[in-house]
Amino acid sequence: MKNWFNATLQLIRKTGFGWGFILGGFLVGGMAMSLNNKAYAHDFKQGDLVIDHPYATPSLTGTRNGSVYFKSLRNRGGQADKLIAAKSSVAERVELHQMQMDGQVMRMREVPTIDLPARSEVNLSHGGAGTHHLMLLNLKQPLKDGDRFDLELVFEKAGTRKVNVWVQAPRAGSSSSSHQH
Ligand SMILES: [Cu+2]
Repeated sequence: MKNWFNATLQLIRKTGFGWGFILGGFLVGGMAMSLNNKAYAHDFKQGDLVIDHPYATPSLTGTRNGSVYFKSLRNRGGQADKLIAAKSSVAERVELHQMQMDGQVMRMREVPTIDLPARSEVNLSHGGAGTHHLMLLNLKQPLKDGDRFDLELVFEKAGTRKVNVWVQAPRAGSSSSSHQH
């Protein structure tokens, strides 16, 4: 009887330790996973707006300009807003641009604002006709993969928000040849 009791106690201790070990493993695993996600995306909130993952592509040799993209700009509110200006200490000037097909050639033009309709998500990723980006004119130094820099975004209603832009090489498959100056 005493032996049986001891054996059970031992088993509970062992299993208890086992579960603790497994749960601990899940916890550590989960933490590593969320840290991992953080390493690949970042976002900023301003009022009803979510500025999702501002990024720039590394400078091409011989160019003084750069482009800033976003995974998206989301307006979660019931009121339309607009991006009306941007500035950064890395460049002399920042313009709002839109890509457009001009015959067979993709070109960009400056636009006065980027509309953020109520309850909408505007795609500003590196892409094709119709997409927007921010143009960094006269960079003070080339943008290198892994660099980070601050950018100030001015929204008509939500006001000014400083965000941090990550410089990263475009992923395979995205169109990088479409930038004409
Ligand atoms: Cu541009």
